[in-house]
Formats: sequence, structure tokens, C-alpha cells
Amino acid sequence: MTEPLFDPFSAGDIEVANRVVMAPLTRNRADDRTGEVGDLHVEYYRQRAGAGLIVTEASQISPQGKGYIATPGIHSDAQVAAWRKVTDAVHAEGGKIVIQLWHVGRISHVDLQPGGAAPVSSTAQPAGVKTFTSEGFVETSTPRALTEAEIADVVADYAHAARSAKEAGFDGIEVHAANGYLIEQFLKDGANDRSDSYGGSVENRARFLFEVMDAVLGVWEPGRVGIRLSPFSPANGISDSDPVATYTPIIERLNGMGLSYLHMVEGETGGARTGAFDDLRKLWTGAYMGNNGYDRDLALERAGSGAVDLVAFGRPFIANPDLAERLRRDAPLNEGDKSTWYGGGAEGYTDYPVLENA
Ligand code: 8OZ
Repeated sequence: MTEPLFDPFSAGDIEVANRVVMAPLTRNRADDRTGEVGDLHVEYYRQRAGAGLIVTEASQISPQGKGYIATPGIHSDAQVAAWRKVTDAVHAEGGKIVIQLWHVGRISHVDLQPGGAAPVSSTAQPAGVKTFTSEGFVETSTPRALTEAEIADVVADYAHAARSAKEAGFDGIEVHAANGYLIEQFLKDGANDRSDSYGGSVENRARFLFEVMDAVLGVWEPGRVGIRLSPFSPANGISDSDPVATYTPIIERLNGMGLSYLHMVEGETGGARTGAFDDLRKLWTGAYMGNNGYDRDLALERAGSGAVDLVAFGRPFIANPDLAERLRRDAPLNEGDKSTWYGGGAEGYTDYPVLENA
């Protein structure tokens, strides 16, 4: 019996061997000083190349875009060279890999910022949440609101990161517009308190997002650019008074761009699958990637009915490098060790077993 979940698919211009996607997972094992990935990352991603598509861990587009210890960047020549080893390894195994472009905005700390400066955002209001630095969990720092001229500089940083991703050999990019980071700090009215052309109406709040999209689409064919949204998620201390009203015109405008896929966090990130995400999903005319709390049954059901084209699995991919094969065979899954999710070395990273006689 064949199941769509295990069949090939074209996500825009990205041809995938199956619909099981490795979701972006922050693992904090890059070089904290240089933002380079290393040999461990090459092995970690190589092991997971049986996914139809890998979305890398979120990677900062600039030094200012960093918000946690030991996350990788995609802006320096050395970072590009380091990522090239990862893309080569995944491609040698027949996999596909896109990099998630990230600017954390106010979800950062002065200790992580160039020159110890305040993080930047749409607003000067702090998020009231925690991040992790070399000191452990700390309150995020009070941000400073970007000026219009500085917004243009951040947009240029996205274009530079998009070019860097191309040089590093990725199959495409995913714009991280979810989970309370900089783009959402503009989109959602619980954070955006601006009175200039980037605040107020939905059109204004979405101005930054669409400037970012135009910038990266100047570098990549649209069929190789995905976007991640989380309209209903309160992750990182954010809210919107009417997510359906906010995201309806955004999704309608994204429809016209011919993107590779829409990656939707269905509900609260890492939590309840609540909110009218299926109403927004119905507006979307391109390839659709569902994410959040999927298990095998839900993935088979929603891929089988056409509710989703692709399913992104996060936590299960930590402990099951061969997750796609395990799901195909309905094999048992390894349990992950939460204490090694963020930071550390090979333990809990590259040492999970694969099935015998795969
Ligand atoms: C967990 C820890 C740190 C960052 C996200 C990039 O929520 C993240 C993230 C997740 O999108």
C-alpha cells in the first residue's frame, strides 16, 4: 500500500523523495565565537538525510541577529565554507537541505550582541522571556526600536545571508517569520507599537516581512524560498489580537509569489494544536508543510486527506536519525534525552541508533 507521506513531491522547485521533513531544531553546538558549524554538524545532518527535506536549525543573518549561545550564522565567508561541508554530505546521501534564515530581534541579550549593545526590535518593549547565554538562562534585554534607515540595513542583511546560503550549496532557504522573533515582532500587534509606516495597519506591520521577501527573492528563484509562520503561537512572549485578520492578507499576498512552501506552526509552538490554522491553510494555494506535535497517525491522516503536503517533525528527529524509514516501517522510535537538546557535544546529538538492516 502506498501512502502520500512516503511518496515524492515537488515543493516548488525542490524535488523531495518523501514528505517527511526534518523541522528546524536549535541545538547550540556551533562555535560560539565564530558562528561556524563543524564536523559534528556534518555528521548530524548526514545521518538525517533520509528526510525528504531538512530545514536546518535557525541561523542568524548577521551578528545582531543572534539571540542564544552557540547558534550558527550564515553571513561570514568562514560560516559559508563550514556549511558547504554539511550540504555536500547531505547531497551525497541523496537528501535535500534548506537553511532557515533568522533574526531574533528582541529575543537576545546584551552579552550576545556586538559591542554589548541593546538588541533591536520593532519596539522598545522587552519580551519578558528568557534566553540562554554562557551564564545559563537569563532574562532577555530591553531592546531599542529600529529606525527606518536601520530597517533597510537589516533587509540588506537578509539579502546578504540569502547569497551566502546559495554559495554554501543549499537547495533553498526558509525565512523564519515565526515564534516571536524579529519578523513577528513587526507582524503581531502585541509587540509592534510603531506609529511610522511599519506600524498600525496590517499592511504596515507586514511591510518589513515583504521587504525581506523581496530581498531574498532578488537572490533565489521563488520555488526555492519557503516561509515559516506561527499565527496562533504565543512563543517568546508575543500575541496578536486577531490572527486570522492579520494573516489572511499576508497569506493571500504570499500566494502570488510562487514560493516553495508555507511552513505553518499549527497552534502553540511545541504545544497545543489550537487556533484556526486550517482556515488559514485553506487560503494557501502552494505546497503546505504542517508542523507541531505530529505523530505517525496524524501525519498519515493529514497527508492522506490532502490537509498537508509535507509534515515537519521536530523532536522525533533528535533521537531518530532515520525517522522517515521508521515511520515507513511503523518501527518503534527511540526516546530522546532532553538534557542534551541544547548545547553539548556528540552525546545526544550524533549517537542515536538507526534501525538494523535498513
Ligand atoms: C528553541 C530554543 C531556541 C530557539 C524557535 C529558533 O523557536 C527557535 C528556538 C527554539 O524558532
